[in-house]
Amino acid sequence: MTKNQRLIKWVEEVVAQCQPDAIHWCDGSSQEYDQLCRTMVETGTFIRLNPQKRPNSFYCRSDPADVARVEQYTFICSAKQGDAGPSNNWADPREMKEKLTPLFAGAMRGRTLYVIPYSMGPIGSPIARIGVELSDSPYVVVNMHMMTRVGTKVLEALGPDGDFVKGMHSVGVPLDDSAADVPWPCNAAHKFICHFPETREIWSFGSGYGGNALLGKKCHALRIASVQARDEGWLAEHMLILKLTSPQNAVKYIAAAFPSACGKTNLAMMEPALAGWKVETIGDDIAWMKFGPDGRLYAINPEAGFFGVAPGTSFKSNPNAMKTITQGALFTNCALTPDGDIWWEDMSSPPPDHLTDWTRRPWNPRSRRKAAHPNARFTVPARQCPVIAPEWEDPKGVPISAILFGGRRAGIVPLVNEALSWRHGVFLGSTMASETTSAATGKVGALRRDPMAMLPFCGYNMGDYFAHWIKLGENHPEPSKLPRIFFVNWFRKNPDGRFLWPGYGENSRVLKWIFQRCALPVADTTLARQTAIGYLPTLHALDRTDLPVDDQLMAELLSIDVGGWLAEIPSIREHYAKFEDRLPQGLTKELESLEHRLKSNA
Ligand code: SAT
Ligand code: MN
Repeated sequence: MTKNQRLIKWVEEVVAQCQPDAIHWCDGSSQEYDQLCRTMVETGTFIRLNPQKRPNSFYCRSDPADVARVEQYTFICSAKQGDAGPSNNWADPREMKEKLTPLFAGAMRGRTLYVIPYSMGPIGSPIARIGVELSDSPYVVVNMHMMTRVGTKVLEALGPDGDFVKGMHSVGVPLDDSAADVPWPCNAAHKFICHFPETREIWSFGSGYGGNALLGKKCHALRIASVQARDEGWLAEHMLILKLTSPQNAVKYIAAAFPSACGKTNLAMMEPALAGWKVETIGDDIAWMKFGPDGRLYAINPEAGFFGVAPGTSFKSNPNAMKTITQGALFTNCALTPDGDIWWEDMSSPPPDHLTDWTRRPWNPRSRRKAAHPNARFTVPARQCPVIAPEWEDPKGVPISAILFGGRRAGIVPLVNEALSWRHGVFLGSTMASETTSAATGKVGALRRDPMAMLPFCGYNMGDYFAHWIKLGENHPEPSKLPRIFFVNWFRKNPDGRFLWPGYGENSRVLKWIFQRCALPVADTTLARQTAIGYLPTLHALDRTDLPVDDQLMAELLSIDVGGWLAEIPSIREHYAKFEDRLPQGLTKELESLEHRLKSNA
């Protein structure tokens, strides 16, 4: 399959170590995909969904203890602890390899080792990168087929001397002669998701789920790629990319960072409520961005599919996602209907009378538990999305006009706010906080700082990461070509706990304002007023045609809670203090200026 000696030698080493029964080099063909799905139906890992209801689609339930990313077992194993920084778990690379080597020894006995050559980004794009994942999980192969570009064409692009990221993955359950397999093998006692940024390696053990096991996604495209991006002067970010077209057919591309399960997929596929405006999708989770020769920042979506949160997805919240998954999709940890289709919370109302829930138990609307796991997922190729932008695979990427940061914040943070400058935008991103979701194991709903939505995904010291962001802006020869930076919050609530803003398609009203702002100088005051926290829309600047939001509510959505902001300052200071001398001074200055502006306004 390949003449790449580095790859051949590494596969031999891993085979000797993990002792699989068989080796399968993935060619990426649809026959391979179909064969693996058939085999998983036979072994009980997959259920084929009713072909009349959902053609070519499969249903899968994980082990109940293997449902999300495991941040507590995720490590950045850089040579120096200071290079992993305070926001990552760190382990010495040699010690971690010594600890994991016995776990990987014989770990694939009784299983097939799949060699999965993949490209993150369109093959041949100057921004794309190649990785190879060695995994003993056919579930991983099927997902990687949809989420990345896999197979022979990648090996051709790699060539005999090409470089690649090495990812080794085992579910950690060897099958000895007598042992029968289970539908979802995983290792309850040992889970490790380890990154070796200096040698561009990933070792993942014990979990078969999503971001723990599909190594092209968070492990490669964010944690390893963020280190490469720092070294080479570009950005690897946890951002969706959308194309926004105005009624006059003017186009702008927007990238937006929100933490996992905060609505990136919904925004990327939105049906605008505003007549004449169009949103098309480039990506829903990750953006790789490089400055082009013209000085603009160009983004590609390194992925080829969507691994979206299922619960909450409906024809109301995201009709285009619903249309994307009508066929050829994989559903993990959703509920199963008696007629062989899938269901999850809020997909339809009222819920079906009878279901089999994700834990394989009978369920009815009176059951006091959720039918689908809150982090249940669909996997589907991006090309099936009815609003995928025609240029979504353009190898040169799309020029970004605006970068949005946002999270789930019940209080304080207004609907939309434009940064005063690039550095102030970096400040806003670096102080981002959001309520935790079920995309990672642990408490849900706790407010935590999640800078640029990269807290679980930055492969190096976040202080250095902030400095990298600031430097990219400050070194730019033509600052007017930099994307403008905005902060948004769809989740502000009133004192009774109700959302103030209707969200979803109505967010197009905010996108329209952002679009208009990008065409005006930052200091322009026709649509915005300068405040202590940034440029906010004036009361009538947001298009409210046919929207039952009166002036009073609008004012509340755009209000600046000076007391609330002042109360945030010590918590930001505490957050910054963790980065010690790695925190760029520019951010300390931004914090001081914010405090000064708030106090002189108050
Ligand atoms: O990391 S996953 O791919 O499982 C999903 C997410 O957290 O964004
Ligand atoms: Mn994500």
